[in-house]
Amino acid sequence: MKRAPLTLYLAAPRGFCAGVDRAIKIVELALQKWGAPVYVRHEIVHNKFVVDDLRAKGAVFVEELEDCPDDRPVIFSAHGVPKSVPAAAEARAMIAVDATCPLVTKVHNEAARHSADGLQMVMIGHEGHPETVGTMGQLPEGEVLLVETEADVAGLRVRDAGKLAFITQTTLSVDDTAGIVAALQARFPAIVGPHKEDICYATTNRQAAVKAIAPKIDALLVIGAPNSSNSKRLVEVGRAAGCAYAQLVQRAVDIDWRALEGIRAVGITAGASAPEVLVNEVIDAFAARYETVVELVETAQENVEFKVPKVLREV
Ligand code: 10G
Ligand code: SF4
Repeated sequence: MKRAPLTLYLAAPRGFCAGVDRAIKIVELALQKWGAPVYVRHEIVHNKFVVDDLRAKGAVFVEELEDCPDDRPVIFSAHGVPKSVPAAAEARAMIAVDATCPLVTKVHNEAARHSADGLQMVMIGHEGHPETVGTMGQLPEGEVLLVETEADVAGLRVRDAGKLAFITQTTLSVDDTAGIVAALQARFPAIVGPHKEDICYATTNRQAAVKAIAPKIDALLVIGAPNSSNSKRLVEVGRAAGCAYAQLVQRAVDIDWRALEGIRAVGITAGASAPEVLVNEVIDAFAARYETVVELVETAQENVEFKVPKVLREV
């Protein structure tokens, strides 16, 4: 039977960012240096495929530092940790390696600097997300007020409207965040902030690529995990840009082929924690069912690279 034609628009940039690349490398190098098991507090990045692969190599994933023995190395995930976590590791004389992305650390430092200047912090982020928990945990409890939506801004009760600064999670929707920042600035004209927000280059670029393919496609598939914030934002950005069918899939097996019946053009992207093998798996699954043509839609080139911590550089 003749297969239907289908164009796959492949977003670029997509997939691993420099912070994810570095974090995975840190776990691999730690395993080489110290042997298994190496403990990792929280999923090193939010992707089951990545986690399973590292687990098979000897990494043990736990949610809390208390679940790690004193005598094995522990790695903190790319999302960052509250200050209390490295402090507790130090108190137990553990070997701890911080895989927090340097761009998240930059936000931690911003918060600390503003607080030292006597400003109260407002964080734009998602409650309970490990990055938000880690960033808010740079300052004493209650020092950082969290807002998730524009509506939350109206309900903020601040110490002194003239002494405020804001920071953001790095993986937010650029457009939604702009709205929240505008609401903050409207209510607190003196609020201090970063130039625009703290959303990182990788998040910004992946969202821009989705916006560029949205007008060309009938459906968008975002390869990423259900707990991956930046991947979920890509789905939302796709929908907001006019793509009515935008879905998160972890791998090819998750594709709902029935929902795609009759389509002619599909957009494919991947969250910052999704490995390229899974993108290829999805492309192959389409190629097995359709007469596919792949077109790359490149809206930016990335050449960011982060060094691993000193302790692992000689490995
Ligand atoms: O998008 P989130 O923050 O949920 O994380 P991820 O592991 O899916 O992707 C990499 C992004 C980070 C490590 C947060 S800066
Ligand atoms: Fe770093 Fe951005 Fe990647 Fe987060 S999404 S790990 S901030 S580069």
